Amino acid sequence: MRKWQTALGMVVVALLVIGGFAVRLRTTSPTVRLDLSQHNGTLDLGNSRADLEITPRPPQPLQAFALRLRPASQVELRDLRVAFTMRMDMGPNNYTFEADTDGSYVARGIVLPKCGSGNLDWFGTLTGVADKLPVETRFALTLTKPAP
Ligand SMILES: [Cu+2]
Repeated sequence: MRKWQTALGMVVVALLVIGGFAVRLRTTSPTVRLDLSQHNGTLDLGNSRADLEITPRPPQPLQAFALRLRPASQVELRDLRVAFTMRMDMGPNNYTFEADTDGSYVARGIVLPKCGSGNLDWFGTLTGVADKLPVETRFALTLTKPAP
């Protein structure tokens, strides 16, 4: 084999490896450690933590659900919002949390659209101000396909 053919072969292999990594990074973002698809979980909110609960379960496309945030310790929370996105641009899906009487915060009436591609994998980005410091944290949420 000629030298340039070997070099070309190596470039193709390198591109395939890089491409594979890029796809993995896109589908399994390393910043997302919390997955709320099957069960509730706890996330870091600056210097404190909070439980996140989804009701009712399982979350499905076009079916309203609520996302409740329960701080694990005393913390001053403001401007809590959650934005849902997926790989495809599905338009804005933004919700605001309200303080509830029991000390938790709740975003009610969340309705996520049904993606025409059949993709059910969403990401939630929760933002707010915790003890005067801006916080941002992400979680994964794979919706459950409705029964036919
Ligand atoms: Cu879509």
